[in-house]
Amino acid sequence: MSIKPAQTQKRILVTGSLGQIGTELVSRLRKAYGPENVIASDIKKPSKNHFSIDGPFEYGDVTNIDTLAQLIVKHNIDTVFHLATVLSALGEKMPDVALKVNATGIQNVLELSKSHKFQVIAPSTIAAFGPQTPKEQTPDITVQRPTTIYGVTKVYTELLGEYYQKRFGVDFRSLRLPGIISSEALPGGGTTDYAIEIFYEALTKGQYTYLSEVPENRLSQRTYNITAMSFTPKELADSIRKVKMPRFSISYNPDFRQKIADTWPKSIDDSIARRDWKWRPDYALDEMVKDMFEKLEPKVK
Ligand code: AKB
Repeated sequence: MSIKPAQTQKRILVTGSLGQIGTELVSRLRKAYGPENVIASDIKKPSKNHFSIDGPFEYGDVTNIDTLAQLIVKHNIDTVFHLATVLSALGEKMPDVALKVNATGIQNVLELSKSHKFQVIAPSTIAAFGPQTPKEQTPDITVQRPTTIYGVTKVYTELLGEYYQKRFGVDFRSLRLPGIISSEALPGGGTTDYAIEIFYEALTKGQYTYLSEVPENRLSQRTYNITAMSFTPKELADSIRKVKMPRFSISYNPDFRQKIADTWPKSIDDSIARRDWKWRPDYALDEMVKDMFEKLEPKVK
């Protein structure tokens, strides 16, 4: 099922829009809903290259509920893509900041959604799982005892969102994303960049089932596992050799991020997303590698 987003008129706010997902998602949303209907926000200034489609940009600090409320009211927002997050590796370097941005951020967004009635889409992550979680084919509902502050705040995001949905009727939705590889923005403090996920797929293929557009009665839950592919660094290197560079060589130099990654699942069961809203990844490893080369080659040459 592919839902055409342009069928619905929306007023969207994207927090953390200068990050890895935001940079590409904003352009995609502007294409679908009209540039003037997608308000990008962040605490930094955008560069000329940040979004491929121009539109409104506002200062937006998610830890400050008043700033957020002003944006919601001023722009008559009905949907918030809440992307502002400190990722796993950076979070371990500054847990206090991660706690503030990640926990206070979602708390503020949800609190405002109660009174201003807007839909909240907030990504979660495989980092919301931990060492006691089953490693293979990890289901949606399972043990969640993460060991990073990022993971802890993402469990909080999931549970708080689900609480607000049940208690106050807030239309909260979340996807547990694996690692992300993007061609537009450099990764921003994550542990793994070894996966292509739904936003990237959407942005590069221009076709994607918008979780935010799925009718509520199709959702049997609010937080969904999704996955496109799982691979090791060696398998990625093998694919690079196969697709593009036969002589490509790789050396391994694991740092503290390896220890974080070791606590996360190796493969994810996304059968409920496939069943409920027909989630289907279009890319496998070789296609992703090919696509990355096509996108990045003109930039690095
Ligand atoms: C990270 O590595 O922190 C993120 C994630 C897996 O959520 N990419």
